[in-house]
Amino acid sequence: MKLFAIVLLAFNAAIAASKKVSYAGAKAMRIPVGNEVEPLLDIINQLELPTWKGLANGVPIANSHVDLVVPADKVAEFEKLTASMTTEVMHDDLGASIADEATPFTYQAGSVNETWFNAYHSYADHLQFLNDLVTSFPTQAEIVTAGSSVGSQAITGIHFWGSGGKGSNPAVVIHGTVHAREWITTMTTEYFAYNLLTNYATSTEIKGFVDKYDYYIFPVVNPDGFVYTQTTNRLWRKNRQSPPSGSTCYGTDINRNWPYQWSGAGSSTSACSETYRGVSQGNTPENKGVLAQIDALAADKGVQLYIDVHSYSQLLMTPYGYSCSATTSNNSVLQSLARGAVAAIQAVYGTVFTYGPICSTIYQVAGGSIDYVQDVTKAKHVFTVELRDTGTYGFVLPASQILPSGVEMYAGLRSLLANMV
Ligand code: 0X9
Ligand code: ZN
Repeated sequence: MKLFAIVLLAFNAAIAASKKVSYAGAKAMRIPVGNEVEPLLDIINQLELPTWKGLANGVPIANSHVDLVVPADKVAEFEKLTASMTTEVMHDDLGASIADEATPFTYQAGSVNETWFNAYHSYADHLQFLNDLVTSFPTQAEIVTAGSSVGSQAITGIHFWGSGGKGSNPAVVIHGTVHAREWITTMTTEYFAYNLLTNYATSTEIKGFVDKYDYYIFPVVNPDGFVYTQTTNRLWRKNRQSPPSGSTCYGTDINRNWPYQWSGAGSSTSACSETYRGVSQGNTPENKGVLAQIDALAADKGVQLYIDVHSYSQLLMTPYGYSCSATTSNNSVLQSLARGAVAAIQAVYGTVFTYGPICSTIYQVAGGSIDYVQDVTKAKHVFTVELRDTGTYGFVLPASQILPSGVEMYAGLRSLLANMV
């Protein structure tokens, strides 16, 4: 009997693992919100709609808008309930948009070139690409790891340096794909590494940047979640931590789990929430790994710049998230660097980014990365960015925007590198 139960459990787990969430006929919608947030909140709760943007502490933000997903079997009911509201369609058929997003591309190991940025890729190919980049610049780059994920995958990044030699300068640390579904962040952070390394020999400006700092770029901080977006649910956000006792919901939000100002408003105690803070502060292995790594760099040569890269909304933000009244001691420096960076981004293709402290720019966030890195790690300059777009495509951004995102964001990074002291 016992054995039978175990076999049955394993069988169910295998089925669950192989079943991909279908978004065929599902819609992504934007709903403008005025002063009254209750009517929309009721609809979200009644239909249990997954949300993308525009909620704070589980409630729609007044005088803003909510982006959400309407599963195919709830479209009719949703249309009835929102008949008197204004709604905009982001994706009329999310399944079709996700299919379009998967531009056919075969990566030939060893072929590092710009065509990489024409498509999204599997996790295995991302690891191969980083390895190939290191192989192309063997005297100035290496693969680094920062602990491992819940599922025991190494959190893998690329470390590169210039003429001073390995480890001789303050660090620039960049994190991508903390949130699994934010695929543009994987590609954009890889573009930074690609651009700085491949132009080192020919651009005196880039040589200057790379000679000045040691770069640690982690395109995928959440490998389990990222793999899960490709095998099972394209719109997964959190890590893949097992449900805490009493719940059946998986996953902790790594960006609510940092052990500083943890558990305040702007994070959730519910394991089923997309902003679940975790059982205890800093308990996610992903957080433990990247935290230990950045703190070690801070204790060594110092961290000159940290950027946590997210999507979407086109925002360049500074600490703090936990409080709207607390101000960093270097706030005026950060705001003036941010102002310069958004101007540089806009100068490339006209893409407009807004900047300012997290709490006053979007919403309160407790246990977020940059508050920790600002106050505990004490990195010199700390930002978090939300890449393209502002809601036309949201998380399911066409592959044709990967390269433009990389190019414009590099212009922003360049502005920071040129102006930081
Ligand atoms: O809510 C978040 O975690 C971020 N937005 S997202 O839609 N990408 O999830 C913004 C939070 C601010 N960032 C940090 N505190 N690092
Ligand atoms: Zn995010």
